[in-house]
Amino acid sequence: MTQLYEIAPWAFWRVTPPDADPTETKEWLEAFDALVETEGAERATFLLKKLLDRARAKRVPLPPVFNTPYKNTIALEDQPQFPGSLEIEQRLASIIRWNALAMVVRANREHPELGGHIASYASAADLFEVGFNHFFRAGQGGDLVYFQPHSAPGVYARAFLEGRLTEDHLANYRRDVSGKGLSSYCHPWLMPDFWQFPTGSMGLGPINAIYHARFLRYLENRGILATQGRKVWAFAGDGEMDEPESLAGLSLAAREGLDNLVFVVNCNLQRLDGPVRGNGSVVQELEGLFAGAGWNVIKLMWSSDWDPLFARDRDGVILRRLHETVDGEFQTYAATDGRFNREHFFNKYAELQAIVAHMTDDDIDRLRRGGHDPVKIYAAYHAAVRHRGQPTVILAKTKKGYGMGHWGQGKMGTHQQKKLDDAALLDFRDRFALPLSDDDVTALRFYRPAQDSPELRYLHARRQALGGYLPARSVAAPPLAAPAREALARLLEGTRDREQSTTMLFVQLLSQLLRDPTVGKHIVPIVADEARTFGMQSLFRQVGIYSSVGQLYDPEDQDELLYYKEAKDGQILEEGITEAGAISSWLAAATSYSAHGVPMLPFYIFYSMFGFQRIGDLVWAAADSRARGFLLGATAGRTTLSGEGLQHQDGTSHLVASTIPTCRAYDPCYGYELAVIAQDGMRRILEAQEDLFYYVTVMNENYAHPPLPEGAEEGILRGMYCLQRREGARLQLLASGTILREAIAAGEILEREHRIPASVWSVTSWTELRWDAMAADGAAPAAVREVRARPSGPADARPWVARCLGDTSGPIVAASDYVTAVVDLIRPWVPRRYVALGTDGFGRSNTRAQLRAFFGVGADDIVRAALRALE
Ligand SMILES: Cc1ncc(C[n+]2csc(CCOP(=O)(O)OP(=O)(O)O)c2C)c(N)n1
Repeated sequence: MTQLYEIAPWAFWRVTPPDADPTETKEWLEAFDALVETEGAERATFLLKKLLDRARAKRVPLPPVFNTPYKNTIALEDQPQFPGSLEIEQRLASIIRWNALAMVVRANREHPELGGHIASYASAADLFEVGFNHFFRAGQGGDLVYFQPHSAPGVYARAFLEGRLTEDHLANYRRDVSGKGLSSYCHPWLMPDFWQFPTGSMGLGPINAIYHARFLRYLENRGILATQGRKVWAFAGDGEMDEPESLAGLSLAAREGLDNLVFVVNCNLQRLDGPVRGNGSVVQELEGLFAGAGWNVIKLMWSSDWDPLFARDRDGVILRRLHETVDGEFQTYAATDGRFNREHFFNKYAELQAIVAHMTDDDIDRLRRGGHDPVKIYAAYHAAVRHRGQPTVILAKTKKGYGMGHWGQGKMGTHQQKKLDDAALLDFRDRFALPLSDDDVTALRFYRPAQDSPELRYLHARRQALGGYLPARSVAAPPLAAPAREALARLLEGTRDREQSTTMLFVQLLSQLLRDPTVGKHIVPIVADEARTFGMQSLFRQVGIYSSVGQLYDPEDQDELLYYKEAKDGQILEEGITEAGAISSWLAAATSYSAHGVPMLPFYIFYSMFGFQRIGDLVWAAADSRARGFLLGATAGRTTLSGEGLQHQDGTSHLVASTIPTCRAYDPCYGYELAVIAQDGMRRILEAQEDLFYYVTVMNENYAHPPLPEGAEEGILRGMYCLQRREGARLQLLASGTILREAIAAGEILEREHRIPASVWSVTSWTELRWDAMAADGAAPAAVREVRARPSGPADARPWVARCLGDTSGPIVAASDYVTAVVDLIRPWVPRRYVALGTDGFGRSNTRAQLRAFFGVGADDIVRAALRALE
C-alpha cells in the first residue's frame, strides 16, 4: 500500500516536515486501509467527510484539499484494455514525428527567417495521436478540436500521411503567400478547408473551447440541433495556462456541467524562455486551480514503465522523492541520461535506489512520462469522455523536445530549436527506428509508407471508423432568407417627432427580428451584464435568458410584465461581466454555419469602449475564423456618453475596426441608416453567405429620426451620401454618428449667420470609404483585393468618396465622435482641402455640449473650422 503524504499548504507539492509519532500515524492509516477493504470506498468517503466537518468545526487547520499525490489519477487496475495495435501506432507516430521535424528543419535550411517549432509537437505527439486514432470524431456532427497552435507541424505531417496534403505542401511550410503552402498556425482564413479554430494567440483556444462547448448545449436546449455525444477537445500548453483568457471560463464550464468538454494540458514543464514553474510544480498548481473551479482532474503522470516500480514501493518513497522535486529539477532530468537520473534522483534514498537496482541506466533512460505512453493516454481519454456532470482536464506530464536527445530534449532553449545538424537528425532516426537511409535523413526527405502498407491501412481504417479526417473545415450550411425590407419599416419611416437613441432603435429592430418566422429562431442576442443600460430588459420576457437549468427561483420582479425570465430554451446569452466570454459565445454562434452546418445570427451588444479595446485579439480571431454576425458598440463615441468619463468613452474602436479586413464598420446617425445596414448585412451573411461581420456603433443620445431619403441606400452602404445639398454650396460638411447632427446645425448657422451655403454629407462608414478607395487604387495589393472586390464595373472606377465629392466645390470639413485619425482615414482620396475634427486626448465627464466644445466637435467648432478653411 502506498503511503499518502500530507501536503503542506505553503508548498503543496512538497512533503510536510517529519512525522512526530510514526506509530500512531501507522495505526490510523492501517485502520483506514481496513475500512476501505471491508466496507468500501463509499463508506470511506462518508467517514472522511464527517471527519472533515468535525475538523472544521474545531477549527483544525486543513491542508488544501484540491491536490492529490504526484501520480496517475487512474489506477492500474482501473485501466481499460488498449484497443488498437500499439506497435503500428508507435510506428505511425514516429513517421509523423519525422515529417513534422523535417518540415521545420527544411524550411529553415532554405530560409532561416521562416521559423517554426519542433520541440512542442515532439512533446505533444502521443497526446494528439491517441486522439486521432481513437477519439476525435470528424464532421459537422463530430467533435471540435482546438489544437495547440505551434504543434501545427504534427497535424500537417499526419494529414500528409492521410493523403490530404502533398509533399509540395510540406515543402512550403510557413509560405502561404503562394497559395500552395502551409500556414504557420491554425488559420481558417488561410487554410479554409483545413483549420477550424485559430489558436495562434495563446489563451484564446481555451476560452473559445469552453464557450463553444456551452454553445453546443445552447443549441441542444433550444431545440435547434441535437448535439449529444459531441465533445470539444482543447489542447493547451502549461505555459499557456498563465494567460488570463485560459482561466477565464473555468468556473462557467463547471457551473454549466460541461461534460462535453475535455482540456488536455501538455505539461512539458517548459515554455519559451524556460521552465513554467521552475521552483514549483505546474501540475499541482493547475490541479488545485481546476479542481477548485469544479473540474474533474485526471493526472496523467507516469507511463506503464513506472507501474512495476510503484508496485514495489512499499513505503511510498517514490512519491516522497517526486514531491520534493521541483519542476526545474524535472527539466534537468529530462535533459540528462539514465545515469544522471539514477545518481541524482533514485540514489537519494536507499529504499529508492533498491527499487531500480535491477535496471540498467538505459532502462532508466527509457522510463517515460505519462504523456508519452499511448496506453495511459488512452486510459485518461477513455475516462474523460465517460465522465458525467463536469468538464475534465487531463494534466499530461511530458518532456519538451521528447526524442530530440541531447540536441533538444528538456533543453532550456529547445522551444526555438529549428535547425538540427546531420548528427542530430541521424540520432533522431535511430531513436524512433525510422526506415530511412542516411541519405534520406540528411536530405530531410519526407516519408510516406506505401498505400497498402499496414501502417497506412491502419491509419485510414481508424479515421474511417471515426467518421473521416480532421481537422477539416466545412461551409455546408443552408442559406437563410434575410427578413424583407418591410420588417424594418418602422426604422425606415423615421420616428417623426419622437426622440429616440439609435440604441433604442436597435433594440426595437432586434425585438422585431426575433419575431421573424425565418430568422427569428437563429438569432443569438448576447450581452455582458449591460442589457438594462441599453434598454433591453423587455427582451428578457420576450425570449427569455438562456439557463441550462431553467429558473430555480421566483424572480423578485415576477409580478411585473417584463420580469427577469430565465429558461432552458431562453434565447439571450446573458454572460455576466466578461467581455472575453461574451465575444467567445458570439464567435461560437458566428461560426455555427461551419462547425455545425446551422447558420446562427449573433448580435453581441456591448459598451463600445469594452469591445475592440478590451478584447481586440478575440475579434481578430473571429475574423480569422470567418465569423458571420453583428457586433454593436453601444453608448459609443467620446461625447455622447456624457457623464461616464475617461475609461468609458470610446474614441478609437472605429480605428481598430478599420484594420480588420472582414469587419464592416459603420457609425450611423439615423434609424433608417441602421436599418439599411442591418438589412444588407443579413442578406450578405445569411443569403449570400459571405464571410464578414458587422461592427455598428449605436448611441444613447435621443433625437428625432427622419425617414429614409429617396435613393440614399447605396451611399449608406458604401459609406457616405449627401443628406442636404444646398444650391451653390461653397463648403462640404462631412460627419458620422451623432456628430452628423452637429454638422447639420453648423450648416444652418453658416447659412443663417454667414450666408455661406454648405452641403451636409452623412458618412456612415469612414472605413468602408477607405477600403473601397484602397481597392479602387490601381495598385491595390492582393491582400486588399482578397477582401474587397469592388461592387461596380469600370464605369465607377473612382473611389466612392472621390465620386461623391468630385463634383462639389469648396473645402471639406469632416468630424466624428472618434479620434481625428478616424476621419483622416479617407484623406488621401479627398479631392480638395480637408479639415479633420475629432475627439483626441483623454476623455472627460460633463454635459454633451461641454464635451463637444472641449474636444472641438460641436456645431460652433465646425463653423469656426469651416470659416478658417474658407479664408
Ligand atoms: C498571446 C501570445 N503570446 C505569446 C506567444 C508566443 N509563444 C508561442 S509558443 C510560446 C510558449 C508556449 O509555451 P507552452 O504553452 O508551455 O507550450 P509548449 O510549447 O511548451 O508546449 C509563446 C510564448 C503567442 N503565440 N501568443
